[in-house]
Amino acid sequence: MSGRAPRSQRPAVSGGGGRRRSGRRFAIAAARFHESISKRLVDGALHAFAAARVPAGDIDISWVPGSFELPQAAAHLARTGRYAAIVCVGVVIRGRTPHFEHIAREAAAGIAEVGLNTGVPTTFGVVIALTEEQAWERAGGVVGNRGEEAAEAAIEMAAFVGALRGPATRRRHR
Ligand code: DLZ
Repeated sequence: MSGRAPRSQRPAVSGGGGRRRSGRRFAIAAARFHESISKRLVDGALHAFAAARVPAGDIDISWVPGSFELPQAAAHLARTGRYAAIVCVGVVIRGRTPHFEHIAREAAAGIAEVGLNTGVPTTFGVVIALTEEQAWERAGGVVGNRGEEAAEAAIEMAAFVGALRGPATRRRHR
């Protein structure tokens, strides 16, 4: 897909002995609205974690009613201090009123705000589509899987933050 860094340029999850392990926990917050499509996004995210050798036991999945609740879920998860990054997935499809625009906007802004305010990276795997068909295309269809992409971004951001918090950085700030 265009606009994404080639895989070779993305930092690998660190680990020893040739076996890549994250050594970190990740959370997935998933919105149940349009659940069958959301489940595909969760599957995509789990696939990305598996590809990065993050053990399944290091990933917690929390379901919330809709995308509007994703920022709240992400905030609660971030505050536990347990997670290296939080992947938010959901599906917002245009209805007959502008309601969906508000949900989509609040979800996007809220998820970003949680990342900025808590320092725990939050990533955006919310499909915003005009039709159900468009949503399926972005949940493992011809356009890709936004959940998978969001998990890859979470792994990369966790590595980024982890590198900044490494021993050299801590020494400098003593
Ligand atoms: C109410 C609503 C509507 C109309 N559409 C969606 C949607 O397309 N995607 C989604 O994730 N959630 C939707 N919701 C539910 C809201 O996100 C929220 O759960 C409710 O307004 C309760 O706060």
